[in-house]
Amino acid sequence: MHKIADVEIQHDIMVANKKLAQRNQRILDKADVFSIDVLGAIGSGKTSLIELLIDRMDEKIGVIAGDVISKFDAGRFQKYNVPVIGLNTGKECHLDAHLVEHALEDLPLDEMDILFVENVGNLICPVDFDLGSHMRMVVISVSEGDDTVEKHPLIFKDADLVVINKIDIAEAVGADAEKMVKDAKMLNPDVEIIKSSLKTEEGLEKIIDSIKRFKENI
Ligand SMILES: Nc1nc2c(ncn2[C@@H]2O[C@H](COP(=O)(O)OP(=O)(O)OP(=O)(O)O)[C@@H](O)[C@H]2O)c(=O)[nH]1
Ligand SMILES: [Mg+2]
Repeated sequence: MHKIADVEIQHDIMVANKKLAQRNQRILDKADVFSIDVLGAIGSGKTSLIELLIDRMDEKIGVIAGDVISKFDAGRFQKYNVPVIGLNTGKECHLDAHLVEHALEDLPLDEMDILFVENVGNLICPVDFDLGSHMRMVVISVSEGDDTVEKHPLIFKDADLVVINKIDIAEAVGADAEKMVKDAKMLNPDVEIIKSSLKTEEGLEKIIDSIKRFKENI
């Protein structure tokens, strides 16, 4: 009895979230804003990557930064003088389309070309919550261990681009980045995979090219 009720509630939440996500995408399309979900492990380099992209890309960028508490990441983006909305999820471990809907109301969409939506760092909860974005980028790093991909398959199955970051310290942490590439390819043969170091900026140009290609092809 208890179990049946749980399933129905979950189903209703997912249906409601999907509808809101579709509405978010219509709002973004109308404003001609290309939106990218940035998901990934805690501390893998999501904020660092968006900071570099803001700095290096010619497009006008805005950011929604999800944090469990505080506006820590939003504070980091404010330095770049781009529109930023910090979202606190409280006890939730993911953003949802309703939270993003409110952030879209507060962003100057007509002044933006690209919106990055940094989700709360983890590889599990955000998977099922479509936010209305056009592209899903998953950022993991070698320091989580080279078994990360095979242990968390779902997030990789839905990704458009996987960034395997911190390859500058792969040897020091004993991680085989090639194994991570192979595992991701096995789960999602169509996914684009880029190894990067945001310290040395290796792979950064490839990430920028990939985003531009996705943006052109929507
Ligand atoms: N060695 C190395 N360190 C990196 C690299 N990229 C990011 N870092 C460091 O990793 C730490 C976490 O980076 P963030 O960009 O805050 O990671 P995040 O994924 O946004 O973290 P959360 O939002 O807390 O989940 C920081 O100290 C970065 O300087 C990299 O390529 N190599
Ligand atoms: Mg961050």
